[in-house]
Amino acid sequence: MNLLEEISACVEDGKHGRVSELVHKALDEGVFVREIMEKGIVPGMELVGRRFKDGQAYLPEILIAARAAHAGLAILRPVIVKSGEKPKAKVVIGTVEGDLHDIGKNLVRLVLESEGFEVIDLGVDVSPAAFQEKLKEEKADVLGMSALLTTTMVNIPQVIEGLKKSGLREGVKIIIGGAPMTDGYAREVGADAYAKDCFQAVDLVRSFIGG
Ligand code: B1M
Repeated sequence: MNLLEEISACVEDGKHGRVSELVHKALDEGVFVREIMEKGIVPGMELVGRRFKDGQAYLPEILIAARAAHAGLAILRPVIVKSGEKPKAKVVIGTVEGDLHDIGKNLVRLVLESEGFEVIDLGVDVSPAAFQEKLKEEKADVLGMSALLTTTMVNIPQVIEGLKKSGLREGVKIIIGGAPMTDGYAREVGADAYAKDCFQAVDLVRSFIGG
């Protein structure tokens, strides 16, 4: 097993201390942040998510794995921030109103940051008014909304309608993501795109700004 596979396995098993050690080691060996995310931390989270779906893992295992993923991300964040490049674009991101799921959203944030985008993370349970206010204040290029529940994804069109009414929709690209959503839903509610995972989200943001 190589170092990145070991990171993935330790995230999956929720070994947060070991994840920290291995992420430090990978950085010391010159492995790029994106590679650590793409081949280490994210697959580990996805594997445990898949096991949960198949009934082979329980919720505590997901939460323990998420803690291990966050331990790795906490080491990567200062490295990303230190790179000091001028941000390529500004992205406001959050989980929609009524929804407390943030593990996937946090991965999207981290991958975006690791690719040099400035991310303003509004957290979870974000109201349409809060999204609107922040977009206006920050003059962001992209809005990213995450929803994991079929009962909360319906709050997305509400945000988009609000932006239209206040004349802000034209100036911003909108990406939506989270398990219950699809390309078709993105079209239906007037978003610009649906991203199936954090890497597609980054590719979309890059394509929006012409990079
Ligand atoms: Co909840 N939950 N949960 N939960 N939970 C799901 C989503 C569920 C599918 C489980 C199930 O029943 N099978 C189900 C939803 C059913 C539905 O609506 N169809 C569910 C439910 C019902 C609930 C509660 C209602 C349970 C209850 O209380 N009765 C409750 C709701 C609370 C609320 O939000 N108001 C609830 C609570 C919770 C916890 C708090 C315990 C915890 C969340 C902890 C946290 O996030 N801090 C939790 C968890 C962990 C899950 C599961 C098990 C795992 C989600 C996860 O983190 N996956 C989930 C089952 C599942 O998905 N298998 C489940 C790992 C993560 C990396 O994947 O978030 O999909 P994901 O993110 C992916 C992509 O979707 C994408 O990129 C990521 C990977 O690269 N992506 C984006 C996500 N956001 C994006 C945004 C983008 C682009 C891509 O651009 C902006």
